[in-house]
Amino acid sequence: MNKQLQCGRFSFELEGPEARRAVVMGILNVTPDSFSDGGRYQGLEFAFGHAEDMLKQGATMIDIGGESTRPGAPSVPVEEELRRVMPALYALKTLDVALSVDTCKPQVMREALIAGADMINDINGFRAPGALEAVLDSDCGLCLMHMQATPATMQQAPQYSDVVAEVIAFLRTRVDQMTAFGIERSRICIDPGFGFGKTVEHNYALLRGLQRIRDELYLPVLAGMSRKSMIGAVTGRPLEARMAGSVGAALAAVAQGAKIVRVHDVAETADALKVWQAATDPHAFSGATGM
Ligand code: 9MG
Repeated sequence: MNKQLQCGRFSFELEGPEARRAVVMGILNVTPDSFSDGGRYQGLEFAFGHAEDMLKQGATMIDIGGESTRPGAPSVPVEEELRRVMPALYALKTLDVALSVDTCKPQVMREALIAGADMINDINGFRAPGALEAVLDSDCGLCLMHMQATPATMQQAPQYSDVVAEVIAFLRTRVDQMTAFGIERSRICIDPGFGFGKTVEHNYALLRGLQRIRDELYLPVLAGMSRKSMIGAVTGRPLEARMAGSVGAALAAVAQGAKIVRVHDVAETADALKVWQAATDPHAFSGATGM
């Protein structure tokens, strides 16, 4: 594995004592119909305030998304996605936090990189024509995610004979294509794409297989399960009551070797990770801070 994951202005340690510290990536939806915030953060001031809160709560990365990726969500025209994402990206540049832009569109990638995005998070695995060209001449991080089918169709009938092996094979092929194109491996992190063309059983098989995915591809892993239906399926809870289950999933992912967890509930996840790290790593806890 490379020593660091390169993400624009930031780099994250993958070796040595710092490597055990997971990166909490806070989700900032700037869609009117956002996945679980009900569109509350569509205004720039709300977006900025929410980002500031997440930073204080322990986020070291913020993922800005202007197009809903939930199953069946319609695609947004590029101009509209730019109108949603770019003002937030420019505003958040003043904060000391790595900024990721969640997009599949090469034009949005280009504009985001001009504005100084530190990572591009592409649920489509940089497969759109022009996506690799858009990110090539940059040092931004790249989140390469697996998805079966498209957000419009992915949950209709997901099928695999061995989901972990098939996800690894897809990611390996894309990593090879990206590096053959000239992209540095040190910029890439991989993501099995929980909920993207997977049943609940597939999702939990992938969660149990995260360490294998990391070890076979030798790249840092990002895991995004926050509030997803795989949490609801196990807890029986609706979207707005999935925080504790999501924190449990984030801990399980980090225990399986994930480096980055993409979450809505930053404070709760960051606290849980601190306690888990103190409990598992004798060097993690350097002294009491309160009480
Ligand atoms: C945008 N988005 C929604 N869910 C995601 C996940 O699981 N991983 C990544 N990388 N992005 C996601």
